[in-house]
Amino acid sequence: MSIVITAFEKSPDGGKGLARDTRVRWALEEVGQPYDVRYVSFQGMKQSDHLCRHPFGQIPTFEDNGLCLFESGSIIFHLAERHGTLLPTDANARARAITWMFAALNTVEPPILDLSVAKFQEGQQPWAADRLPIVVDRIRARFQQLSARLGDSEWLDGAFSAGDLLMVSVLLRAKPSGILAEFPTLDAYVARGEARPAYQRAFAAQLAVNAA
Ligand code: GTB
Repeated sequence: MSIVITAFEKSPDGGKGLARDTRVRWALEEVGQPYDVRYVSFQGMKQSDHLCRHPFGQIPTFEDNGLCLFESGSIIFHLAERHGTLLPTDANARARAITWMFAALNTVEPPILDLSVAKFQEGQQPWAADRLPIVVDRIRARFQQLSARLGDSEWLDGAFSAGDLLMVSVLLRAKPSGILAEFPTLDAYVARGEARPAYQRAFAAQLAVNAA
C-alpha cells in the first residue's frame, strides 16, 4: 500500500466525521484506492516532520510514491484526475464539476466555518451574541441559493462528481447546528451523499478511531 494520509490522533468531534480527513477517505473509497493513515496529535502537527508535509501544521496530507500534497481540495482533485470516476470525461462537464469543487470550498464553506469561529473562538466576547445571528443568516442566504440551484436534481450537475463530494462534505458541517435541516432539499442531498457505500466506508474508518 503506497498511499498514506494524515488524520487527527483523536478528532475533537468524537467520530462525527467532520474533520477534513473524512472527505479524503471518501474520495479514496470512491476511486477504489487503498490507503494507510498516519495519526497525528495537535502537538505533532506543529513539529518539523509534519510541517515538511503541511506548511500550516494541519491535517489532512497525502503521500503517494514521493508526491506529497496538502489541502483537502487539492488532494481530491488529484485523486479525481489520477483515477477517474469523480470527474466527467467531457471537457465542459469536467470544467463545471471543477467549478462546483471551488464553489464548495470558496463560497459555501467559509460562512459555515465562520459559525464555528463565532461560537467557539469568539463566544466569550461581549459582542458575540450580536454577531451570531448575522453569521447564521449568511449561511441561510447561501443555503437558499444552493437549494434553489439544486432543485429536484440528484446531484449538482449530472452524475455524482468530486464537486458533490466536496459540497456534501462541506454541508455536513452545518448539520449539528440544525441549519441544514431547515433546507429539506439540501438535507436530502446530503443524505444521498451519506448513503453512498464509499462514504459509509470512509465514515466507519474514521469512527473506529475517533469514537469517544
Ligand atoms: N484548507 C485546509 C484543507 O481543506 O485541508 C484546512 C485544513 C484544516 O483546517 N485542518 C484542521 C486542522 O488540522 C482539521 S479539519 N486543525 C488543527 C490546527 O489547525 O492546528 C477542521 C476541523 C477540526 C475539528 C472539527 N470538529 O471537531 O468538528 C471539524 C473540522
